[in-house]
Amino acid sequence: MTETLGTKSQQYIDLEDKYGAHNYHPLPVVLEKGEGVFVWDVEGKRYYDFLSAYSAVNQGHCHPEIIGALKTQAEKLTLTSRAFYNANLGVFEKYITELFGFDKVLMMNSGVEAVETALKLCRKWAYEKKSIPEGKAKIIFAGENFHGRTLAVISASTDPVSKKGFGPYMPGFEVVPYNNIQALKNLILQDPFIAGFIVEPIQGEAGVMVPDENYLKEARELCKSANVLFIADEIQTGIARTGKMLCIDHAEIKPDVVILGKALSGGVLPVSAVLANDDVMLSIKPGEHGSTFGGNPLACSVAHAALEVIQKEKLAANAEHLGRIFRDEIQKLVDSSSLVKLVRGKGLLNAIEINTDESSSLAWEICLKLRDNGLLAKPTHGNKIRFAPPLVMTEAQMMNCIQIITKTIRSFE
Ligand code: IF1
Repeated sequence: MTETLGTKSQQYIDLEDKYGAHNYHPLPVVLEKGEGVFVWDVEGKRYYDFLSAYSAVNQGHCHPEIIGALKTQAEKLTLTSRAFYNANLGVFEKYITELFGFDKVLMMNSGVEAVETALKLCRKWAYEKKSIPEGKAKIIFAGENFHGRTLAVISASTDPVSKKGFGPYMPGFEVVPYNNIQALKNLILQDPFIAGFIVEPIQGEAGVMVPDENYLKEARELCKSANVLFIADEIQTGIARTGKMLCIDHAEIKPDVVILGKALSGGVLPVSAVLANDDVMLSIKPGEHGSTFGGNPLACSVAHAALEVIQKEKLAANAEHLGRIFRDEIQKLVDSSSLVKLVRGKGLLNAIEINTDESSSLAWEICLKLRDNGLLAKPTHGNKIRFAPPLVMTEAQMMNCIQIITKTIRSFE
Protein backbone atom coordinates (compact mmCIF):
# COMPACT_ATOMS: atom_id res chain seq x y z
CA MET A 1 0.00 0.00 0.00
CA THR A 2 1.67 3.25 -1.09
CA GLU A 3 0.83 6.00 1.36
CA THR A 4 0.64 9.71 0.52
CA LEU A 5 3.10 11.72 2.58
CA GLY A 6 3.24 15.50 2.89
CA THR A 7 4.63 17.08 -0.27
CA LYS A 8 7.74 18.39 1.47
CA SER A 9 8.48 14.93 2.90
CA GLN A 10 8.02 13.30 -0.48
CA GLN A 11 10.35 15.82 -2.11
CA TYR A 12 13.14 15.00 0.34
CA ILE A 13 12.54 11.27 -0.06
CA ASP A 14 12.69 11.65 -3.85
CA LEU A 15 16.03 13.46 -3.55
CA GLU A 16 17.55 10.65 -1.47
CA ASP A 17 16.10 8.09 -3.86
CA LYS A 18 17.51 9.79 -6.94
CA TYR A 19 20.89 10.95 -5.66
CA GLY A 20 21.70 8.62 -2.74
CA ALA A 21 22.84 5.01 -2.57
CA HIS A 22 20.01 2.65 -1.78
CA ASN A 23 21.75 1.03 1.18
CA TYR A 24 18.90 1.65 3.60
CA HIS A 25 15.13 1.23 3.74
CA PRO A 26 14.19 4.08 6.07
CA LEU A 27 10.80 4.46 7.69
CA PRO A 28 9.01 7.11 5.53
CA VAL A 29 9.45 10.17 7.75
CA VAL A 30 11.77 13.12 7.04
CA LEU A 31 13.30 14.70 10.11
CA GLU A 32 14.75 18.17 10.39
CA LYS A 33 14.89 19.06 14.09
CA GLY A 34 15.70 17.27 17.31
CA GLU A 35 15.53 18.34 20.94
CA GLY A 36 15.72 16.00 23.93
CA VAL A 37 13.37 13.06 23.41
CA PHE A 38 11.63 14.73 20.46
CA VAL A 39 12.24 15.03 16.74
CA TRP A 40 10.21 17.01 14.22
CA ASP A 41 9.61 16.21 10.57
CA VAL A 42 9.63 18.69 7.69
CA GLU A 43 5.84 19.03 7.96
CA GLY A 44 6.31 20.30 11.52
CA LYS A 45 4.96 17.15 13.18
CA ARG A 46 6.56 16.14 16.49
CA TYR A 47 7.52 12.57 17.42
CA TYR A 48 8.95 10.76 20.40
CA ASP A 49 12.25 9.27 19.18
CA PHE A 50 12.24 5.62 20.35
CA LEU A 51 15.34 4.62 18.40
CA SER A 52 17.81 7.31 19.54
CA ALA A 53 19.82 6.76 16.34
CA TYR A 54 20.48 3.20 17.52
CA SER A 55 21.45 4.40 21.02
CA ALA A 56 23.72 7.23 19.88
CA VAL A 57 21.64 10.07 21.37
CA ASN A 58 21.31 8.70 24.93
CA GLN A 59 21.72 12.28 26.22
CA GLY A 60 18.82 13.49 24.07
CA HIS A 61 18.98 15.32 20.76
CA CYS A 62 21.16 18.43 20.65
CA HIS A 63 21.91 18.48 24.38
CA PRO A 64 22.81 22.13 25.13
CA GLU A 65 25.95 21.27 27.12
CA ILE A 66 27.30 19.01 24.38
CA ILE A 67 26.44 21.48 21.63
CA GLY A 68 28.03 24.20 23.75
CA ALA A 69 31.26 22.20 23.97
CA LEU A 70 31.12 21.62 20.22
CA LYS A 71 30.69 25.32 19.45
CA THR A 72 33.41 26.48 21.84
CA GLN A 73 35.99 23.99 20.58
CA ALA A 74 34.98 24.42 16.94
CA GLU A 75 35.98 28.09 17.14
CA LYS A 76 39.36 27.19 18.64
CA LEU A 77 40.91 24.05 17.11
CA THR A 78 39.18 21.09 15.50
CA LEU A 79 41.93 18.88 14.10
CA THR A 80 45.73 18.60 14.37
CA SER A 81 46.19 14.95 13.32
CA ARG A 82 48.33 12.84 15.66
CA ALA A 83 51.48 14.10 13.96
CA PHE A 84 51.52 16.64 16.80
CA TYR A 85 50.29 16.71 20.39
CA ASN A 86 47.28 18.84 21.29
CA ALA A 87 45.81 20.37 24.45
CA ASN A 88 42.67 18.21 24.46
CA LEU A 89 43.61 14.55 23.87
CA GLY A 90 45.72 13.82 26.95
CA VAL A 91 43.23 15.58 29.22
CA PHE A 92 40.36 13.51 27.80
CA GLU A 93 42.40 10.29 27.85
CA LYS A 94 43.03 10.80 31.58
CA TYR A 95 39.34 11.50 32.16
CA ILE A 96 37.94 8.51 30.27
CA THR A 97 40.52 5.97 31.50
CA GLU A 98 39.86 6.99 35.13
CA LEU A 99 36.10 6.94 34.53
CA PHE A 100 36.11 3.37 33.18
CA GLY A 101 39.14 2.06 35.11
CA PHE A 102 41.69 1.17 32.42
CA ASP A 103 45.33 2.17 31.93
CA LYS A 104 44.91 3.54 28.43
CA VAL A 105 42.52 4.44 25.60
CA LEU A 106 42.92 4.49 21.81
CA MET A 107 40.56 7.01 20.21
CA MET A 108 38.94 6.34 16.85
CA ASN A 109 35.87 7.64 15.00
CA SER A 110 33.17 5.19 13.97
CA GLY A 111 32.21 2.20 16.05
CA VAL A 112 33.49 -0.34 13.55
CA GLU A 113 36.84 1.41 13.43
CA ALA A 114 37.13 0.84 17.16
CA VAL A 115 36.09 -2.81 16.70
CA GLU A 116 38.77 -3.26 14.04
CA THR A 117 41.26 -1.59 16.37
CA ALA A 118 40.35 -4.00 19.17
CA LEU A 119 40.76 -6.98 16.80
CA LYS A 120 44.20 -5.70 15.70
CA LEU A 121 45.21 -5.20 19.34
CA CYS A 122 44.06 -8.73 20.15
CA ARG A 123 46.12 -10.26 17.34
CA LYS A 124 49.19 -8.17 18.15
CA TRP A 125 48.91 -9.07 21.84
CA ALA A 126 48.57 -12.77 20.90
CA TYR A 127 51.83 -12.74 18.91
CA GLU A 128 53.81 -10.64 21.34
CA LYS A 129 52.49 -11.74 24.72
CA LYS A 130 50.85 -15.15 24.21
CA SER A 131 53.49 -16.38 21.74
CA ILE A 132 50.90 -17.58 19.25
CA PRO A 133 52.74 -18.12 15.95
CA GLU A 134 52.50 -15.06 13.66
CA GLY A 135 49.45 -15.24 11.43
CA LYS A 136 47.79 -18.04 13.43
CA ALA A 137 45.76 -16.04 15.98
CA LYS A 138 42.03 -16.77 16.04
CA ILE A 139 39.27 -14.61 17.48
CA ILE A 140 35.90 -16.02 18.51
CA PHE A 141 32.67 -14.16 17.72
CA ALA A 142 29.11 -14.98 18.80
CA GLY A 143 26.48 -16.07 16.30
CA GLU A 144 23.94 -13.34 15.40
CA ASN A 145 26.60 -10.74 16.20
CA PHE A 146 26.65 -7.22 14.88
CA HIS A 147 29.92 -5.31 15.11
CA GLY A 148 29.76 -3.10 12.02
CA ARG A 149 30.04 -3.25 8.24
CA THR A 150 33.74 -3.51 7.30
CA LEU A 151 34.97 -6.51 5.32
CA ALA A 152 36.82 -7.92 8.33
CA VAL A 153 33.89 -7.62 10.71
CA ILE A 154 31.25 -8.99 8.34
CA SER A 155 33.54 -11.98 7.82
CA ALA A 156 32.36 -13.12 11.26
CA SER A 157 28.71 -12.23 10.67
CA THR A 158 26.07 -14.97 10.55
CA ASP A 159 23.58 -12.61 8.89
CA PRO A 160 23.53 -13.30 5.14
CA VAL A 161 22.17 -9.82 4.45
CA SER A 162 25.28 -8.23 5.99
CA LYS A 163 27.66 -10.77 4.50
CA LYS A 164 26.53 -12.27 1.19
CA GLY A 165 28.26 -10.98 -1.91
CA PHE A 166 31.15 -9.31 -0.10
CA GLY A 167 33.67 -12.21 -0.12
CA PRO A 168 36.43 -13.25 0.08
CA TYR A 169 36.32 -13.05 3.85
CA MET A 170 38.90 -12.40 6.55
CA PRO A 171 40.43 -15.63 7.92
CA GLY A 172 41.10 -16.27 11.60
CA PHE A 173 37.59 -15.77 12.92
CA GLU A 174 35.51 -18.49 14.61
CA VAL A 175 31.82 -18.32 15.55
CA VAL A 176 30.07 -19.99 18.47
CA PRO A 177 26.38 -19.72 19.42
CA TYR A 178 25.62 -16.71 21.64
CA ASN A 179 24.72 -17.45 25.25
CA ASN A 180 26.19 -20.98 25.01
CA ILE A 181 29.05 -21.31 27.47
CA GLN A 182 29.76 -24.96 26.63
CA ALA A 183 30.32 -24.17 22.94
CA LEU A 184 32.72 -21.37 23.89
CA LYS A 185 34.53 -23.63 26.36
CA ASN A 186 34.91 -26.46 23.84
CA LEU A 187 36.47 -24.19 21.24
CA ILE A 188 38.81 -22.43 23.67
CA LEU A 189 39.99 -25.72 25.17
CA GLN A 190 40.56 -27.44 21.84
CA ASP A 191 42.38 -24.64 20.00
CA PRO A 192 45.60 -23.20 21.47
CA PHE A 193 45.60 -20.34 18.96
CA ILE A 194 42.50 -18.64 20.34
CA ALA A 195 43.53 -15.04 21.13
CA GLY A 196 40.26 -13.41 22.00
CA PHE A 197 36.48 -13.54 22.35
CA ILE A 198 34.46 -10.49 21.27
CA VAL A 199 30.86 -10.23 22.43
CA GLU A 200 27.98 -7.76 22.79
CA PRO A 201 26.76 -7.94 26.43
CA ILE A 202 23.26 -7.67 24.89
CA GLN A 203 22.89 -8.32 21.16
CA GLY A 204 21.13 -5.21 19.89
CA GLU A 205 20.64 -5.88 16.20
CA ALA A 206 19.76 -9.52 16.80
CA GLY A 207 16.68 -8.21 18.56
CA VAL A 208 17.87 -7.13 22.04
CA MET A 209 18.94 -10.64 23.01
CA VAL A 210 19.72 -10.67 26.74
CA PRO A 211 21.97 -13.62 27.69
CA ASP A 212 21.43 -15.87 30.72
CA GLU A 213 22.33 -14.35 34.08
CA ASN A 214 25.75 -16.04 34.37
CA TYR A 215 26.80 -16.21 30.72
CA LEU A 216 29.06 -13.18 30.66
CA LYS A 217 30.63 -13.94 34.03
CA GLU A 218 31.36 -17.55 33.05
CA ALA A 219 32.69 -16.46 29.66
CA ARG A 220 34.95 -13.92 31.36
CA GLU A 221 36.29 -16.55 33.78
CA LEU A 222 36.80 -19.01 30.92
CA CYS A 223 38.81 -16.43 28.97
CA LYS A 224 40.90 -15.54 32.02
CA SER A 225 41.75 -19.18 32.75
CA ALA A 226 42.74 -19.79 29.11
CA ASN A 227 44.63 -16.49 28.67
CA VAL A 228 42.16 -15.36 26.00
CA LEU A 229 41.22 -11.66 25.78
CA PHE A 230 37.59 -10.91 26.70
CA ILE A 231 36.50 -8.02 24.46
CA ALA A 232 33.18 -6.30 25.22
CA ASP A 233 31.55 -4.41 22.36
CA GLU A 234 29.60 -1.75 24.31
CA ILE A 235 29.05 0.51 21.32
CA GLN A 236 25.27 0.12 21.57
CA THR A 237 24.85 -1.13 25.16
CA GLY A 238 27.31 1.24 26.84
CA ILE A 239 27.08 4.83 28.12
CA ALA A 240 24.19 4.14 30.54
CA ARG A 241 21.82 2.66 27.92
CA THR A 242 21.05 -0.52 29.92
CA GLY A 243 20.82 1.11 33.35
CA LYS A 244 24.53 0.88 34.22
CA MET A 245 27.46 2.88 32.83
CA LEU A 246 28.44 -0.27 30.94
CA CYS A 247 26.13 -3.22 30.30
CA ILE A 248 28.93 -5.50 31.48
CA ASP A 249 28.59 -3.89 34.93
CA HIS A 250 25.36 -5.87 35.46
CA ALA A 251 27.54 -9.00 35.42
CA GLU A 252 30.09 -7.35 37.73
CA ILE A 253 33.03 -8.32 35.54
CA LYS A 254 35.90 -6.39 33.99
CA PRO A 255 36.75 -7.14 30.35
CA ASP A 256 40.29 -6.99 29.00
CA VAL A 257 39.08 -4.62 26.29
CA VAL A 258 35.99 -2.35 26.15
CA ILE A 259 34.82 -0.75 22.92
CA LEU A 260 32.69 2.43 23.02
CA GLY A 261 31.03 4.52 20.31
CA LYS A 262 27.65 6.10 19.48
CA ALA A 263 26.56 7.93 22.67
CA LEU A 264 30.21 8.53 23.59
CA SER A 265 29.63 11.78 21.67
CA GLY A 266 25.91 12.12 22.44
CA GLY A 267 25.23 11.61 18.74
CA VAL A 268 26.98 14.88 17.82
CA LEU A 269 30.10 13.50 16.09
CA PRO A 270 31.49 10.05 15.26
CA VAL A 271 33.67 9.31 18.29
CA SER A 272 34.76 5.83 19.37
CA ALA A 273 37.25 4.46 21.85
CA VAL A 274 39.05 1.27 22.81
CA LEU A 275 39.94 0.91 26.51
CA ALA A 276 42.53 -1.59 27.75
CA ASN A 277 45.40 -1.99 30.20
CA ASP A 278 49.06 -1.57 29.24
CA ASP A 279 49.81 -5.26 28.63
CA VAL A 280 47.30 -5.19 25.76
CA MET A 281 47.37 -1.56 24.65
CA LEU A 282 51.17 -1.30 24.37
CA SER A 283 51.23 -4.24 21.91
CA ILE A 284 50.69 -1.58 19.24
CA LYS A 285 53.80 0.57 18.77
CA PRO A 286 54.19 4.05 17.22
CA GLY A 287 53.23 4.07 13.56
CA GLU A 288 51.46 0.69 13.65
CA HIS A 289 47.91 2.01 13.82
CA GLY A 290 46.11 5.35 13.60
CA SER A 291 43.50 7.58 12.00
CA THR A 292 43.42 11.14 10.68
CA PHE A 293 40.53 12.21 12.91
CA GLY A 294 41.04 9.75 15.78
CA GLY A 295 41.13 11.64 19.09
CA ASN A 296 40.81 15.08 17.49
CA PRO A 297 40.32 18.09 19.78
CA LEU A 298 36.71 18.58 18.73
CA ALA A 299 35.86 14.91 19.40
CA CYS A 300 37.57 15.01 22.78
CA SER A 301 35.71 18.14 23.87
CA VAL A 302 32.35 16.78 22.71
CA ALA A 303 32.92 13.34 24.27
CA HIS A 304 34.03 14.89 27.57
CA ALA A 305 30.82 16.92 27.74
CA ALA A 306 28.73 13.91 26.65
CA LEU A 307 30.12 11.73 29.46
CA GLU A 308 29.70 14.55 32.00
CA VAL A 309 26.01 14.84 31.08
CA ILE A 310 25.49 11.10 31.64
CA GLN A 311 26.86 11.43 35.16
CA LYS A 312 25.44 14.81 36.18
CA GLU A 313 21.93 13.89 35.02
CA LYS A 314 22.19 10.36 36.51
CA LEU A 315 21.00 8.90 33.21
CA ALA A 316 21.96 5.32 34.07
CA ALA A 317 19.64 5.37 37.09
CA ASN A 318 16.91 6.97 35.00
CA ALA A 319 17.31 4.31 32.33
CA GLU A 320 17.07 1.59 34.99
CA HIS A 321 13.94 3.17 36.52
CA LEU A 322 12.08 3.90 33.29
CA GLY A 323 13.14 0.59 31.75
CA ARG A 324 11.43 -1.32 34.56
CA ILE A 325 8.27 0.72 34.12
CA PHE A 326 8.38 0.12 30.36
CA ARG A 327 8.78 -3.66 30.63
CA ASP A 328 6.20 -3.98 33.42
CA GLU A 329 3.60 -2.00 31.47
CA ILE A 330 4.30 -3.67 28.12
CA GLN A 331 4.16 -7.06 29.87
CA LYS A 332 0.48 -6.27 30.55
CA LEU A 333 0.06 -5.93 26.78
CA VAL A 334 1.88 -9.24 26.24
CA ASP A 335 -0.42 -10.93 28.75
CA SER A 336 -3.57 -9.58 27.09
CA SER A 337 -2.67 -9.49 23.39
CA SER A 338 -2.27 -12.33 20.93
CA LEU A 339 -0.08 -10.07 18.79
CA VAL A 340 2.83 -9.44 21.15
CA LYS A 341 4.82 -12.53 22.07
CA LEU A 342 7.22 -11.02 24.60
CA VAL A 343 9.08 -7.96 25.80
CA ARG A 344 12.75 -8.09 26.82
CA GLY A 345 15.66 -5.83 27.57
CA LYS A 346 17.63 -4.00 30.23
CA GLY A 347 17.39 -0.34 31.13
CA LEU A 348 16.12 1.54 28.09
CA LEU A 349 17.31 -1.01 25.53
CA ASN A 350 14.17 -3.06 24.99
CA ALA A 351 12.32 -4.86 22.24
CA ILE A 352 9.01 -6.62 21.69
CA GLU A 353 8.58 -9.69 19.52
CA ILE A 354 5.48 -9.68 17.32
CA ASN A 355 3.70 -13.02 17.06
CA THR A 356 4.49 -13.61 13.38
CA ASP A 357 7.39 -15.14 11.48
CA GLU A 358 10.31 -12.94 10.48
CA SER A 359 9.04 -12.54 6.91
CA SER A 360 5.79 -10.90 7.98
CA SER A 361 5.42 -7.16 7.36
CA LEU A 362 3.28 -6.67 10.47
CA ALA A 363 6.10 -5.18 12.57
CA TRP A 364 6.74 -2.67 9.78
CA GLU A 365 3.01 -1.83 9.57
CA ILE A 366 2.96 -1.33 13.34
CA CYS A 367 5.94 1.05 13.09
CA LEU A 368 4.16 3.02 10.36
CA LYS A 369 1.14 3.33 12.63
CA LEU A 370 3.36 4.27 15.59
CA ARG A 371 4.76 7.02 13.39
CA ASP A 372 1.24 8.26 12.62
CA ASN A 373 0.59 8.23 16.36
CA GLY A 374 3.69 10.32 17.06
CA LEU A 375 6.34 7.77 18.04
CA LEU A 376 9.29 6.60 15.92
CA ALA A 377 10.63 3.06 16.21
CA LYS A 378 11.91 0.53 13.69
CA PRO A 379 11.73 -3.24 13.37
CA THR A 380 14.86 -5.34 13.61
CA HIS A 381 15.16 -8.76 11.99
CA GLY A 382 11.59 -8.82 10.77
CA ASN A 383 9.29 -9.36 13.72
CA LYS A 384 11.05 -7.52 16.58
CA ILE A 385 10.58 -3.86 17.34
CA ARG A 386 13.36 -2.16 19.27
CA PHE A 387 12.33 0.53 21.76
CA ALA A 388 15.25 2.70 22.84
CA PRO A 389 14.34 6.31 23.70
CA PRO A 390 16.88 8.90 24.87
CA LEU A 391 17.74 8.34 28.56
CA VAL A 392 16.62 11.89 29.46
CA MET A 393 12.94 10.88 29.19
CA THR A 394 10.69 11.73 32.13
CA GLU A 395 8.30 9.26 33.75
CA ALA A 396 5.31 11.23 32.46
CA GLN A 397 6.67 11.09 28.91
CA MET A 398 7.32 7.35 29.28
CA MET A 399 3.74 6.75 30.42
CA ASN A 400 2.53 8.76 27.43
CA CYS A 401 4.67 6.63 25.09
CA ILE A 402 3.47 3.38 26.65
CA GLN A 403 -0.07 4.58 26.03
CA ILE A 404 0.76 5.32 22.36
CA ILE A 405 2.43 1.90 21.91
CA THR A 406 -0.46 0.06 23.58
CA LYS A 407 -3.13 1.93 21.63
CA THR A 408 -1.28 1.34 18.36
CA ILE A 409 -0.81 -2.39 18.84
CA ARG A 410 -4.41 -2.80 20.02
CA SER A 411 -5.54 -1.22 16.73
CA PHE A 412 -4.11 -4.24 14.88
CA GLU A 413 -6.01 -6.81 16.96
C1 IF1 B 1 23.94 0.26 10.33
C2 IF1 B 1 22.51 -2.27 13.22
C3 IF1 B 1 22.39 -1.39 15.48
C4 IF1 B 1 26.75 -1.77 16.86
C5 IF1 B 1 27.61 -2.57 17.66
C6 IF1 B 1 29.49 -1.93 16.38
C7 IF1 B 1 28.70 -1.12 15.57
C8 IF1 B 1 27.30 -1.04 15.79
C9 IF1 B 1 27.05 -3.37 18.82
C10 IF1 B 1 29.37 -0.33 14.45
C11 IF1 B 1 26.47 -0.19 14.92
C12 IF1 B 1 24.47 0.56 13.95
C13 IF1 B 1 25.01 0.54 12.54
C14 IF1 B 1 23.87 0.95 11.66
C15 IF1 B 1 22.60 0.57 12.40
C16 IF1 B 1 23.01 0.22 13.80
C17 IF1 B 1 22.67 -1.15 14.20
F1 IF1 B 1 21.21 -2.29 12.96
F2 IF1 B 1 23.23 -2.06 12.16
F3 IF1 B 1 22.89 -3.39 13.82
F4 IF1 B 1 22.52 -0.46 16.34
F5 IF1 B 1 21.98 -2.53 15.91
N1 IF1 B 1 28.95 -2.64 17.39
N2 IF1 B 1 25.21 -0.29 14.88
O1 IF1 B 1 25.41 -1.72 17.12
O2 IF1 B 1 29.34 1.05 14.74
O3 IF1 B 1 30.53 1.73 12.68
O4 IF1 B 1 28.07 2.00 12.80
O5 IF1 B 1 29.54 3.43 14.23
O6 IF1 B 1 25.05 -0.08 9.90
O7 IF1 B 1 22.87 0.09 9.72
P1 IF1 B 1 29.37 2.10 13.54
